[in-house]
Amino acid sequence: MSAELLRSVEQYLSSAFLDGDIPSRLSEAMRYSLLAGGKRLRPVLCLSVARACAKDAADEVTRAILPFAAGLEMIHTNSLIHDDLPAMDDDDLRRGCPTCHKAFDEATAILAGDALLTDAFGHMARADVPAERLLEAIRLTADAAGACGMVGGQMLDLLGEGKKLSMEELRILNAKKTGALLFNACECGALLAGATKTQRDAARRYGSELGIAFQITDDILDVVGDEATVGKEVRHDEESAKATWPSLLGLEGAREQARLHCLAAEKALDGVFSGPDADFLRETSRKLVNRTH
Ligand code: GRG
Repeated sequence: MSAELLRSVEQYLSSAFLDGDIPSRLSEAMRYSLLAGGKRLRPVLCLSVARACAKDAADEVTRAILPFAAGLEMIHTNSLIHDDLPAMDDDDLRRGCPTCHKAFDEATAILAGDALLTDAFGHMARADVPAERLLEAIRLTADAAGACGMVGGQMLDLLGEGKKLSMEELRILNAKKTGALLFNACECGALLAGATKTQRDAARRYGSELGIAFQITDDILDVVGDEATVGKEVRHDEESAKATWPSLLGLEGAREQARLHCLAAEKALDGVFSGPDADFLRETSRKLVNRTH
């Protein structure tokens, strides 16, 4: 199921930023980071939730919502490019390749991120769904990415360096920095597909639990993963004295928390969603606990 969605997302992204009057160095940097790989989790979640909610044929739902889902991946890629900059986490490796500022230069990487973020909203606006739903989804996405969401989370992350945060503080930081966009992908999938209130609530619960579990496993990978498999530098959190789940709870404690949140994500779907797309959502949360990249 996800293989088919993944193909659709890859196809859409690979044809983006080829046409138009973009200075070639800028489109090269944007496409370099966008097409460097990545799990495409946010667009695939958005499409899977939409297909699980919709009454229309799955292929038709994919076609209609794909530009929106692809826009989410562009926003996410911007966050990775900017997160890797020397002024932020200062990383040399991302998605198994030199980071954008290493492959190009800092100014180009900043602009590539800016362009991906801005153009993402243009792509999202091209989704073929009723205007009222689309407008709400775009507003929710701006909130999830902006000051109250991902950008705010990144600020908390930088402010938290060298400090011992409480579990509640770490939960809030993660919900913003990582959780907001994952949650939003699920909620917007439901919204765009015209979900019932019950379906939308279930998608929100699923996205919220998955978002926490995802950051916990990201923190765990930084401790136990190897650079070649993870595709980015590891042991970085300790070096930067970051507040993380393993530093707060130990590795086993963090693993247990990830397991609990993944179980809660699966449970949120029970009695609401069935069929192949719901199975894929369940499988995603099950696989998350043991992910290696
Ligand atoms: C995009 C509006 C906007 C602002 C950027 C720099 C910044 C503000 C935010 C940083 C957010 C960030 C990098 C959070 C970490 C989230 C995370 C765990 C990323 C890794 O996601 P994966 O594993 O990556 O899905 P792939 O490469 O598979 O897509």
